[in-house]
Amino acid sequence: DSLTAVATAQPYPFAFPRGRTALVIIDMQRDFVEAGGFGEALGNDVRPLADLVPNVKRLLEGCRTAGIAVVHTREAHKPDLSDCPPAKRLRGNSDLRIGDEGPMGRILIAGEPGNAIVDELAPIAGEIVIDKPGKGAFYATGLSEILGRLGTTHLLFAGVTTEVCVQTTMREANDRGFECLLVEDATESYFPAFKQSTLDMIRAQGAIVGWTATIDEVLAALQ
Ligand code: TIU
Repeated sequence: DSLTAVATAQPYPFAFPRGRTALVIIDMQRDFVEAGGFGEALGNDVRPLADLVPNVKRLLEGCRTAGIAVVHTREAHKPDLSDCPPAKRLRGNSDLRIGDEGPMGRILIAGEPGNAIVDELAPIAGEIVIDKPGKGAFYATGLSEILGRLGTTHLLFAGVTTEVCVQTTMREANDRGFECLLVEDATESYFPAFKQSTLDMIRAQGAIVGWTATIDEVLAALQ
């Protein structure tokens, strides 16, 4: 019917009922995208992620126009770190760890300047914002219940980083019965090879985790 959109996608076309589909934008926060944040503290060059912002903006605006529900996530811990396992805090070989004071405030802490979603992609009224302590957005959050209340069955994924928080969330969603599509040019990694591998492994074996498509393919389906 006219309410179901069909996008050209890999490994085969992705049909999604508009009213039951949500765009999930993972962790487009200053911590990962700007210098002085968590991503750079881990030793990464953040420029490829900064370059992604206009692409995600185009997808976001297209989905808003089409009336698709929007969920934004942030990787965020409570100021007392009660939701940050020591194993997570101690990982990596950076001087600057989760909870430490950095140039944009305390690293990966809710409410700090660095934890904000970048201005270009700021949530608007009616959009859902999820603070998540893990890499996956379903772990220790209310996301399952929120999507259940909305009647959501299909998810479009964007954001960073492809093989860490995006892929983890997509696998969590797949196991929960959602039909999932990763938007190829609306996600980025600090490691180009990892991004490519993620796209390949998600859509392999007849979409074992889900589909992939470009922004143009998704937006064309919503025309
Ligand atoms: N380091 C890295 O690639 N990613 C993260 O730590 N979090 C997210 O992917 N959001």
